[in-house]
Amino acid sequence: NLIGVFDSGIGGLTLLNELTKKLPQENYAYYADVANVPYSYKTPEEILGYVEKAVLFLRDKGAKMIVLACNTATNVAVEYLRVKYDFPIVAIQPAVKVAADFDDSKRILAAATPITLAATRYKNLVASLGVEDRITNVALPKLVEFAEKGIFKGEEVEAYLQEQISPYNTEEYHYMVLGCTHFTFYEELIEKLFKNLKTVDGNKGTANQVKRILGSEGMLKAEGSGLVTFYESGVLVSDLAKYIKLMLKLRAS
Ligand code: DGN
Repeated sequence: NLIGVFDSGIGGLTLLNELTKKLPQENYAYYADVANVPYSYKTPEEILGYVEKAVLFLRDKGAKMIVLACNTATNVAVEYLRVKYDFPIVAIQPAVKVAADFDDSKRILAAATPITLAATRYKNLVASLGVEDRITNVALPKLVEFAEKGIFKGEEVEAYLQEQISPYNTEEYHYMVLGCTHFTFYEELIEKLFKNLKTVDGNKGTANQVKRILGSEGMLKAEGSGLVTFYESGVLVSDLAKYIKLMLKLRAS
């Protein structure tokens, strides 16, 4: 009776943080595919294989629901998985809707991995919201690598963000959509560097959706204090320090 949360690495912890706040009574199993991160340089076939393996692993551990806390994985695998399996799968997606619904005419900066930005699913999302003409996509694959190395601030990251974002006139923009779960670790830094940009990610919306679906399926756990178990590519993590530190960092921000 647990919720299985998947990401290629530590990015999904940003969604796990929202989930454990919203649904503290639930138990969670978090799967970081550290053996294969980052996914940005893998083929869709490879990614599909990794994600399916992780999802089945989490089911084996007793997951009543799977949460794809990785936009890249969602774009490559969610449709395939939903056709093949009948358990509930909730998937994160870039929070373009939040930016689109905001009543101003400013442009939207959407940051994600190159795979997400090139995906038909993402393009359909943008088209369905009618914001094709006022969205600018920027791929920031290196942020995933910085995050996996534990580099959350400092010269190197700032230089990368400046190099990627400064070419745009940020005064024309309002929202910056963080369409990769790893990017949430950088929201404060981005807002500090680019005063006109307000970051938004899909974590709160996805956590709400998890709650809604568990409720409608009669699967909500009524009480309990919640346990989280961490796995790295199918191996139980016994040295929990890294995960505890990251969760505390997210709680503090
Ligand atoms: N956290 C993943 C995402 O949301 O897209 C990053 C994928 C990767 O490994 N590059």
